[in-house]
Amino acid sequence: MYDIIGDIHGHAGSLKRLLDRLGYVESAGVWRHPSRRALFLGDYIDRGPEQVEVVRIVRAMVDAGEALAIMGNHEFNAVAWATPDPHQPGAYLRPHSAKNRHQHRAFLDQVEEDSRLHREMLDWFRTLPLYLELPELRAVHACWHPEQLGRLRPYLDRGGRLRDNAWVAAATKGEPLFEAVETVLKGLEVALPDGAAFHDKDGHPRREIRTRWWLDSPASYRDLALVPEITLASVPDTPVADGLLPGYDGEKPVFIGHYWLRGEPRPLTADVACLDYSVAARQGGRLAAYRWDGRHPLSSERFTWVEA
Ligand SMILES: [Mn+2]
Repeated sequence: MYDIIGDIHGHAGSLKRLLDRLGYVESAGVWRHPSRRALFLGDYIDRGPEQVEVVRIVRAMVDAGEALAIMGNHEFNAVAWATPDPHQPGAYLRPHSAKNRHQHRAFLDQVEEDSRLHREMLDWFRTLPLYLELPELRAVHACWHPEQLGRLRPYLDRGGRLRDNAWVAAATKGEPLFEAVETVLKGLEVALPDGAAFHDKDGHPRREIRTRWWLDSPASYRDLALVPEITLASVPDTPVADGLLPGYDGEKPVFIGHYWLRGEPRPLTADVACLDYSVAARQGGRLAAYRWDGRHPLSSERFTWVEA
């Protein structure tokens, strides 16, 4: 049985307290549980103060067979940041813009950009599967989208890892593979109808919104929008055409991270649980886990967490 753990973002102290609370004990540098395994949902790095230590803990558990770990958008971006763009001499697959550097700076500082440790970490990030389909459950960082997963599959090896020769297309805007990776690791965004815009929390007009992709039949754009509470009223209440969202088939539960949820952890639906409770937020963040017991529908009682 798995303990499924959400986005850690360099908060090793919270991770250790959570593992302890879940009954894992550290010995010889590896956290182990007598009868359970951990499943990490990605986003080990960026933002927090102890990113190297978080990667060390997760990797040691994976190497020892005590855990599974999938890729988050931050690990994907870290690899793309450091990979030269073969079509543009001197450039990288993830542009070295001021904004991108700012987002990644804490990691680059802590790992020392271009160091041996940096290269070793990137090599490990490349081995992380983009999703997991286990007999009893599914795991993906942001969105279980059957059509986009189907598009990804030819570019993955048997372990679900992106093949070495697929990284360029996966990180190049305009390539179908790029869109598939974006959807799976960053979630499904849709354009508002008729060129409508809403205003985000910084007051910038935006024409695309993050979606609650797991909903089967949202009535309006406002119902499917995954935007901060205070901006929700500016999303149009226009009806939604059928089939805009993939929905979720419910064949087995799916666990996701990524969405910076707040408040008391609980399942999103009977079949979908998000474990990202904003551990890296300025205040009120939590690191959350779901203690899977093989039971479906999912239950609020199986969540546990530590305050950041
Ligand atoms: Mn994420």
